Amino acid sequence: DRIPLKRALISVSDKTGLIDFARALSARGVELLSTGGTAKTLREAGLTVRDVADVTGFPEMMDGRVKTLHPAVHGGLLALRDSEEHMAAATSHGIGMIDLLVVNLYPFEETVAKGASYEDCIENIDIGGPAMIRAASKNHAFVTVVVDVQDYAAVLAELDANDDTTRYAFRQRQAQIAYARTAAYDAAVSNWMAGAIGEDMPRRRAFAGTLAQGLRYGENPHQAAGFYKDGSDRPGVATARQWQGKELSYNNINDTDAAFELVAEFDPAAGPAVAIIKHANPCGVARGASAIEAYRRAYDCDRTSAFGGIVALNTALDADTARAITEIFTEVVIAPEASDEAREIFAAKKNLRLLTTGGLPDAGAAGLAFRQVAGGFLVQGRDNGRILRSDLKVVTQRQPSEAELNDLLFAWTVAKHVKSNAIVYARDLATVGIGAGQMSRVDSTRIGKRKSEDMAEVLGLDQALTIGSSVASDAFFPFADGVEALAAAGAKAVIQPGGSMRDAEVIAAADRLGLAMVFTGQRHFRH
Ligand code: 93A
Repeated sequence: DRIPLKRALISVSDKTGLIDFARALSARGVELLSTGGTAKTLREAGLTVRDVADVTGFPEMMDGRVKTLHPAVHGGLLALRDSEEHMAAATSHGIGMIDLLVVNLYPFEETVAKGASYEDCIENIDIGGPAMIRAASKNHAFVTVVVDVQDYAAVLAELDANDDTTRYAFRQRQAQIAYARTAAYDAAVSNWMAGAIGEDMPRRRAFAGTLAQGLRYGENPHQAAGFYKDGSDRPGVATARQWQGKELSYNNINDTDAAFELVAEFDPAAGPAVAIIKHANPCGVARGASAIEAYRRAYDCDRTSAFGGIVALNTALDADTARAITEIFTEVVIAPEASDEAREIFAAKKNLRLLTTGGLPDAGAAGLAFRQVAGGFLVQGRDNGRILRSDLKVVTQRQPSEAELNDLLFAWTVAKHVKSNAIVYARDLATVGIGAGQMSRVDSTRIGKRKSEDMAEVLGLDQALTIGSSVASDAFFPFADGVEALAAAGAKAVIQPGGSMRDAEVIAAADRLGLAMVFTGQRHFRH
């Protein structure tokens, strides 16, 4: 299964590492064939290269759209070396074998990411490259394929370890990687086109990402895992700069994303907001006149759960806030920026990871969300639903006060990021009790209340902060019992979608208990 490399075809857009790699191949006696730009780069470096145009007998034509699409190339990649018939055909048509294919594709994803015109994007759809990659990969019994500059070293190591040959297992692995690349490439093209057509809903789409980081393990240590990026430039955990601390884990990435997507709901122009996340649910979210005030108020929602949490800010991390965060153990802090002083303060905490993103993601942007089920996966548009004051409908006799309305909208926005059934109690733009992920809405109501009572004890208050609070429910109340439980917790105003068969009973209970209630007409299930 060992194949010596006599001839290589190199055609690369990204010329990183090209010269060194080609020189190393040349030194091992490998003949080099190349397309225009690649051949030019190699010749300028003093290497001997044969033009593909010389092999095909055709010049590169039509703006380079046709360079390698020729039997002299594809025959050399696809011929079965152990087939007399294939080899006879190759001989009679003067087709030479190609043992190594080195291709990286036109930078389609990068061209789209930098906002190029439709025509530019189209021109950057590589045709000849994927055709050669797929041909060489199919014929991995004989041909070695390389699609990533990161693999050059591995090829040389393989040659070194095997007397200038490649083993079958190596070629098979390279082919497997190559098909992942062409699949991701075509998925990127299809998704870009869907976007250009203006299609929100994922109908007949293909999905693929590129492995950005192999993870030590998944949700648990016995699960293998990796972090794939889809090329989107949305500010967040995938694009952030990590300043310090060890590599993020699977759970860290998941929680950091939840944290940052939540604070991104709050416009920094209206002041700082901080979210503290545990197990993808917020255990405290608050606004404040300063970042440190927002942090302390978020922390005071549930100090116990905040230990070992993930903290996200919608504004720059300053020194005071950094100092406050280091008072307890925190896993990750993510913010659009961090001041030099804040970074110095964190530097003393080796295990604390600091990420900066350079900006906030647009909470209202369209996008896709995935969930796996046995035998497939579900795809939906990301929950970018947002409501305005003007969307609210007061359904009770009592009108919410101005302050209550602000708290209701704040709690509603937080509830969108809490696993269902979600109940969020808020006061003065800070959560004071969160009930998450329960099978019964009444239970979430009770849990939020109990957590607030526990915190009242910790903080030395004479009563729970749910008394006088405003509350959000991510979905409607099916019965009046949920509203009765909220009243028992001392809540004064409620925001919920409405739309239950028993809305009349629910509203009557709210009126009887003196609550103000508003309907949003929109639901925020999150499972
Ligand atoms: O326009 S193409 O799809 N037509 C081709 O026949 C073809 N063959 C190779 N683009 C083609 N390539 C691509 O050219 C390679 O995938 C590589 O990305 C690029 C290298 O061109 P150059 O050597 O001129 O820089």
